[in-house]
Amino acid sequence: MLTTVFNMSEGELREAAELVANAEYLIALTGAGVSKESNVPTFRGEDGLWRNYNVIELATPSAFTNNPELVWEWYTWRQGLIAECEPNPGHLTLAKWEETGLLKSLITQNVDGLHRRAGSSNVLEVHGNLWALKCISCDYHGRLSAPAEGLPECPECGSMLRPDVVWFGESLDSEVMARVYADLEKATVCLVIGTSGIVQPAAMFPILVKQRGGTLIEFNVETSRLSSNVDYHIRGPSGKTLPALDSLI
Ligand code: BV8
Ligand code: ZN
Repeated sequence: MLTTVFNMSEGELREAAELVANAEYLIALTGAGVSKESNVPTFRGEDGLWRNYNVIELATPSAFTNNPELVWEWYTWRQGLIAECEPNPGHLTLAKWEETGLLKSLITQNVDGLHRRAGSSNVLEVHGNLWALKCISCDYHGRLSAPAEGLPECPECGSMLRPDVVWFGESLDSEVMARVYADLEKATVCLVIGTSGIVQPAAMFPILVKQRGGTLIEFNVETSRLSSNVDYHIRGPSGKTLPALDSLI
């Protein structure tokens, strides 16, 4: 069973489990793949489309400026979908490893909030959160508890609100990035879970750990742009491979 899920030798697998269990400073970088088994669509897989739009064309400031209704429709649709999703055993394993003091930091590209719902608290959401809102004019920030309706208006100044996420072409929050770089400095092992390694600057994070002599362990169902840099590539759905590795620790 293990070999079919892992597609690597038992010995390598035990080595990877040892590295995780004895890591001095273990961190993880996750992407859309970690939420796939929770039925959250990924960005570039076969489900990376919405009404035949290429979703990365929607996640941009110009798409919002040109057609805020369409972009809000896409986010409202995602909020509705994600409200029905549950964390999967992959999220829960990462939360357990934080709980036991093994996982020091979880850097996620995902905006679905499932890591926190699984119980993780040391989470750095580098691309923001689907439920967070901000005003396009003033510095109002808010949070939705249910999917948005129509075009949300700022309660402070009446302007339009937008999702408080990082769109393509926008820079990542400097405070969050300062915490990310501090973790990358300390990391001795970095788990790279469910990411295609395409989006920058997140795709650089594991490379920075590697350059400093850290070890990279990838969990993916196929090779990614980062696979050529990793020390271990554990092939399979992370909802299965993470708990299975946990059972070896
Ligand atoms: C910035 C929020 C500049 C919105 C998202 C070169 C260098 C630097 C930048 C660039 C560059 N070239 C282009 C850029 C700009 C751009 C970029 O990287 N473009 C890409 C397309 C090339 N980057 C940016 O614009 C970033 N900002 O660089 O700022 C700047 C600097 C200074 C001042 C001003 C500006 C901002 C990027 C953030 C974009 N926002 N999301 C929202 O979500 O609504 S990114 C979006 O893609 C999601 O967050 C998603 O998580 C993320 C990354 O994708 P992945 O997570 O990897 O998901 P993907 O679908 O691609 O892959 C899924 C993987 O899972 C696959 O490998 C699959 O095999 C695997 N998988 C599937 N099932 C499973 C699985 N694995 C395990 N188990 C499974 N069951
Ligand atoms: Zn406002």
